[in-house]
Amino acid sequence: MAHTLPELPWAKDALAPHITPETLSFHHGKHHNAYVTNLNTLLSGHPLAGLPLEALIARVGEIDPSIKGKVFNNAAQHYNHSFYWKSLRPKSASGPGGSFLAALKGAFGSLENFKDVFTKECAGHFGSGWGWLVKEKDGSLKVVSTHDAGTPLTAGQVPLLTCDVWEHAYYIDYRNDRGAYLKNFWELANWEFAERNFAGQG
Ligand code: MN3
Repeated sequence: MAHTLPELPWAKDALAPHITPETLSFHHGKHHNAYVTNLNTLLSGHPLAGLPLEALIARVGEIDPSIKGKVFNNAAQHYNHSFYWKSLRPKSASGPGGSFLAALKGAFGSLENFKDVFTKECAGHFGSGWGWLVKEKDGSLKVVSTHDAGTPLTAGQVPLLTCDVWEHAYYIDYRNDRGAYLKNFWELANWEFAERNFAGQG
């Protein structure tokens, strides 16, 4: 079964003005689409071609070294972007709640401090990559960043929320101002999605 580009979970103008339809046309329609197309081309006729995405990423070590790196990069970018779209939602007044909020407070002191730690991780990430809130195997919460196509899955971490800090995520709307993009990320963060992932119901 070929991998497919997921539909965006909201209308293309739903995140404006923070993330515009033009950005989404390129980011989803061109960048993400290219990762999916490249992945299908690379795996054409391959025995692992039928695996679901997460299983493929877990077994990428079995793939011939001549294409392994490219398969990982395109598969992980497909995974990361699919996760990113779900990490965003049209502006909502509601924040995190329940046991998820309690866990955030336990790990970071307060919700505001969590947002500050996450923002700083994203702002300080050198070059292309991703900022993540993850749950470790012991259940603790942590903020991490990954380079290029890197994904927390390979570290055995459960991703809860992500922010794409590749320039293509913000350059049309913010030019070089990653800080302004990150500030507005909090207007769009999908706490319900993060909470479902925290509860293991992603
Ligand atoms: Mn991207």
